[in-house]
Amino acid sequence: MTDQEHFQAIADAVVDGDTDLATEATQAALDADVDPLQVLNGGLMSGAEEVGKRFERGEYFLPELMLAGRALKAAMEVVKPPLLEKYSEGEGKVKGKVVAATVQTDIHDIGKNIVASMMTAAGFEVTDMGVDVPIKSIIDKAEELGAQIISLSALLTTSMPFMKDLIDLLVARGIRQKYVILVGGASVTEDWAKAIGADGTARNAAEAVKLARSKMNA
Ligand code: B12
Repeated sequence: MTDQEHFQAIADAVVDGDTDLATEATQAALDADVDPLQVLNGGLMSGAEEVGKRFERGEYFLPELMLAGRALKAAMEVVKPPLLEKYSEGEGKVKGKVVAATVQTDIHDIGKNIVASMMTAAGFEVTDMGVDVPIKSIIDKAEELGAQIISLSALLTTSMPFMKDLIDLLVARGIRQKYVILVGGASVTEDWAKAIGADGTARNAAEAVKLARSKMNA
C-alpha cells in the first residue's frame, strides 16, 4: 500500500464514522512506517475536512458529525504516542507556561487536545482548561499561573470573535504585552490572526509547537 492509499483508507473510515476501521487503518499506516504527522494531516484531518464539506452541502447531519468525531478521537489516541515520541524533547528545561482552551460557545476539542499534548511533549508546561471556556476565565488562569503563552482554539466562525474579545480585554487591562497569543482551528487564517492582533496561527499541531518555540526563542 502506498502512503496515499493509507491516507485514503484513514480518511474514508473517518468519513464513514467507523471507529474500528479508523483505528485499524491508522495503526496499519503506522505499522507500515508512515510518518505519524502525515497520518494526522494526510489521513485524519483530510477525513475531517471531507466530513465538514458533506455537512455544509447538507449530505451529512449532526449524527454523522458525531460519529466522525468519535472515530477521529479514537484514531487520535492511536497516532498520539508515536507522534509525541517523535516530537518529544525528552527531559529538559521547561520552555514556558501555556494556558490552552477552546473558547466559549465552542465544544470542539480534538485539535486543541493534540496541540496541548504536543506542546507538553515539546517541553512546555500546559494547563488545558477544556472547551467552552469564558475568555475572562482564560485570562484569570493565565495571570494566576504566570503563563507566557495563551493558546486558543475555535472551529466555529461564530466562536472566533471571542478570540478578538480576549485580546481586547487584555489590552483594556494593560496586560496584552505579557502574553504570546496563538490562535488556531479549522477556520482560523493568517489574515484573521493578524486582524485581531494575535501573535500567530498554524495549520497543524506540529506547526503550532514550532511557532510556540520560536516565540519563546526556545
Ligand atoms: C468532529 C466535528 C464535530 C464534533 C466535535 C467532537 C469533538 N469532541 O471535538 C461535534 C459533533 C461535537 C461537532 C459539533 C458541531 N459542529 Co463540528 N465539526 C467537526 C469536524 C467534522 C471535525 C473537527 C475536528 O476534530 N477536526 C480534526 C482536528 C485535529 O482538526 P482541528 O480542530 O482543526 O485542529 C488542528 C488545527 O486546526 C490546529 N489547531 C487547533 N487548535 C489550535 C490552536 C492553536 C493556537 C494553533 C496554532 C493551532 C491549532 O492543529 C490541530 C491539529 O493539527 C469539523 C470539520 C472540519 N473541517 O474541521 C466540523 C465543523 C467544525 N463543525 C461545524 C459545525 C457547524 C458544528 C455544529 C454547530 C453543528 C450543529 N448544528 O450542532 C456543532 C457545534 C457545537 C459547538 N457548540 O461547538 C462546522 C463549523 C462551520 C463554521 N464555519 O462555523 C464545521 C467546520 C463543519 C462544516 N464544514 O460545516 N462537530
